[in-house]
Amino acid sequence: EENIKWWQKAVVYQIYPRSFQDTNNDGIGDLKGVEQHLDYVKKLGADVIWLNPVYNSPNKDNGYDISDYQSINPEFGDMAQFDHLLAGAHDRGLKIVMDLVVNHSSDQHQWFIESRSSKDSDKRDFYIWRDPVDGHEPNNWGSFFSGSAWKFDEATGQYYLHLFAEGQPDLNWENPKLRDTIWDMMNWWVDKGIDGFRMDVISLISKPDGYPDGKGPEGDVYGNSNHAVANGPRVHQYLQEMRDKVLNNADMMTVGEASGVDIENAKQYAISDGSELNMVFQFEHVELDGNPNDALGKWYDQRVSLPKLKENLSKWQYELDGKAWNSLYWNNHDQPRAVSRYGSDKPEFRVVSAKMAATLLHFMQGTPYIYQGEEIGMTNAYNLGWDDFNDIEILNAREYLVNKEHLIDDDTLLRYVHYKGRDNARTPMQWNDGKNAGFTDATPWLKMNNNFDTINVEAALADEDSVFYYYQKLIQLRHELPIITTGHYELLDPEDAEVYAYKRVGDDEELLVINNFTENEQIREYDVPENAEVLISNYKDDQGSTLRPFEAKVYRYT
Ligand code: TEU
Ligand code: CA
Repeated sequence: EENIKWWQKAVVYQIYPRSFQDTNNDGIGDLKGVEQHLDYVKKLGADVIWLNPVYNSPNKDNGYDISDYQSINPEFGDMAQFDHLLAGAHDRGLKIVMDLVVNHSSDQHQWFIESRSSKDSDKRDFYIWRDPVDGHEPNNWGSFFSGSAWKFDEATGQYYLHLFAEGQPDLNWENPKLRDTIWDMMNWWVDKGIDGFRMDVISLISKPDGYPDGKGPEGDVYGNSNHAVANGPRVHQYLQEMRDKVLNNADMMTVGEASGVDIENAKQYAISDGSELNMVFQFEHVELDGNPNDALGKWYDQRVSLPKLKENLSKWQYELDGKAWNSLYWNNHDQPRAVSRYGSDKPEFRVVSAKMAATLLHFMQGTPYIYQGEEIGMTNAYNLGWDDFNDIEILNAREYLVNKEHLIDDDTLLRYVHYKGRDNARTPMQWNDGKNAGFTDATPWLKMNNNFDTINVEAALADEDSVFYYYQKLIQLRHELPIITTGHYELLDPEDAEVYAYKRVGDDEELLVINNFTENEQIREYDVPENAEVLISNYKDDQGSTLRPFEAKVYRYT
């Protein structure tokens, strides 16, 4: 107990401010809107809010292209409003973790404007510039958002690297001056009293020496830059330096978004001696349902099989126990809605399956993250069509996979986007069944999911059996029962393709967590001791070995 850190017992609520609550009727959520709902987050019981980027940005990638790290985007408010929000959160005992996006900046950042102006600029080496090789790109790296990761800049006749959009040039972490500038900027936020950082693609900041070509999937001319760039030679050195220069200056919570990171890497990034980060967002479990044709990457519409999912989640549970710390998430602003992907958004199963997925995740070891709307069972947005999407990843995929490379047709991609696209998670928060679900009086920046007449916060709060109150109970149990934080995980029946059952083993008690992953009844016998009590369930009564559709139940016993 004594060795447990506050962030190991905490539950995080992620807010995507653009889609949370608009208070000045411009169709865009804002900081005042976040402040307005602090009591809602408090009621849910979460301890920490992670805010997606709120800084100045031309919004090529919705705020992940930052043009001034020490500012608030006027769309969201101003610094005084931010300070007010932070104080309001702290008054309620809520912490705020900020998004730190320092693998790249916006091409509109003053640093890049200067950098691109001349080879002699003292900001030239803040970014990654290379001469053309035989008249083309320096290597075959592809951008995460399709196409080459290099952009030729006429002004100085060199290419700059952008692992994401063209408007997101990569910063050059090899340059100690750049690192010092970033430490200063981070310390400025630390001094404001924020409670931590979520670090965007932090696993990509150290590029491999020599910039070797990546291995491309068959049928694709570009190398997979994720594998080529992730976990570069100096990433741990940089993070240890960050620990020393910034993170040790306060009691911070840190989570590194870490694409391309496996168990062995994670054990170092999130090592329990505290020398780097507290935990990482790893991507393995959300990449299991990618397209078997690598050239199509994530774009697909088939579910992962349950044994495969179990194998992966279990591996992380076993391997990090005692050595590092897990983050637990089903969805975020980059992933489709959890209930649509892992449960069922059919009206008759939506509530029960959202609770099942929540049970499965919230009884694992790690720090759970809830993405806004997940707690009321918001679903994917099937009513959005090509004219409605905003996400650069979706739009570029169409441009590249359909129009340029003809790897896939428009209708198939649309089907995949409805299953996997990021805009599924970004449609505005559904507060009530009124105009635009109470999000805005104006036209929302992204089309609403059209199911807000039934799925909304007001309805959830009025129904004691709602997904909301189930999450509230899960969070409360985590706060009350140390075994949920510290117990050792044990998977049962790895090959069972319908039911996911596991144990948490403590010093003098155990939990048995049983989840029917299907919309059919299943019969399963488990060894349940006499003194077992049902701690939580998404059905009102216990029918023993009969598991009803998407039934989840947790037994506690000594
Ligand atoms: O995401 C990093 C990342 O790896 C994503 O590109 C991910 O692969 C993709 O969204 C899955 O479909 C972070 C941010 O969370 C994301 O919103 C940004 O677009 C990206 O970095 C660039 O900053
Ligand atoms: Ca607004």
